[in-house]
Amino acid sequence: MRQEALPPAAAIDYLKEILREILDRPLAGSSNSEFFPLKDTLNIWLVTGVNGAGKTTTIGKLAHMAHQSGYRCLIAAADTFRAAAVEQVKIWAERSDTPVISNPGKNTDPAAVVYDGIAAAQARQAELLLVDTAGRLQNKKNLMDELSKIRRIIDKNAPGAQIESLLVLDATLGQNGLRQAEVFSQAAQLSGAILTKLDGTAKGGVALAVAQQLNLPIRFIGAGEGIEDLRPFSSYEFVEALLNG
Ligand SMILES: Nc1nc2c(ncn2[C@@H]2O[C@H](COP(=O)(O)OP(=O)(O)OP(=O)(O)O)[C@@H](O)[C@H]2O)c(=O)[nH]1
Ligand SMILES: [Mg+2]
Repeated sequence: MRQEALPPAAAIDYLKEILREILDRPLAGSSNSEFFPLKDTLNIWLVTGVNGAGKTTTIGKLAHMAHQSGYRCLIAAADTFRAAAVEQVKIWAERSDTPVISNPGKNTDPAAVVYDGIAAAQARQAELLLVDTAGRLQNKKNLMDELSKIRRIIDKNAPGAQIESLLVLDATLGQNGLRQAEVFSQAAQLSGAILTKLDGTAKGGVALAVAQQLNLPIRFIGAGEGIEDLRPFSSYEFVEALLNG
């Protein structure tokens, strides 16, 4: 632009192309660029993130989407930290008739719930097991270790499953999200991110940093508190909204 090598409109188009390329690069060589669970296979989606990012809400929306698309879906309520967490995820699950695996005890080991969830999913031939986890700050080592343990349980007990480890990122937190993503990436072996709260003023620029620096694809965006307010991520739509909005 400075060299006036291109007229302004063409320069904007070129910039959009560069941004789309950054967002799509983590998908290079992957067959699953349209993100959906594989049919007739157990898919396990581990959903993680800091407190209040929108994990449980997103799980409710994903269960709804899966139900509507004809998948046999199950939720493991592995947020055993907050008393009301299991109730919250059950209310969401009821809306899409999705069974919830939980442990009625107090402060139980979340990895044990995940273990039970995998066993139930295998017994019922479920195709998608959504794992809700407790919110945790990335600087709390014991909680991040607990997350690593959950991940190990999944790897060990569901060796044939298609595993996705998804970080839920609150778009309003800006570049703080990048540091979170780095730490979660190590603990949970992240394979993608979900950006929430894009219905507010946040534009979600952190998506670019997450894609570029951590090589993680953005898989869904949340744009509201309702059950339908989740959409598959499109780099085209995202960049248009980023630069035109
Ligand atoms: N506006 C808006 N609000 C959202 C979105 N996703 C989640 N929320 C709201 O964010 C708040 C926290 O959502 P939860 O789903 O409970 O978040 P969480 O990550 O499960 O929280 P913890 O389990 O406490 O760590 C709730 O008030 C949700 O309604 C979104 O896409 N847009
Ligand atoms: Mg939650």
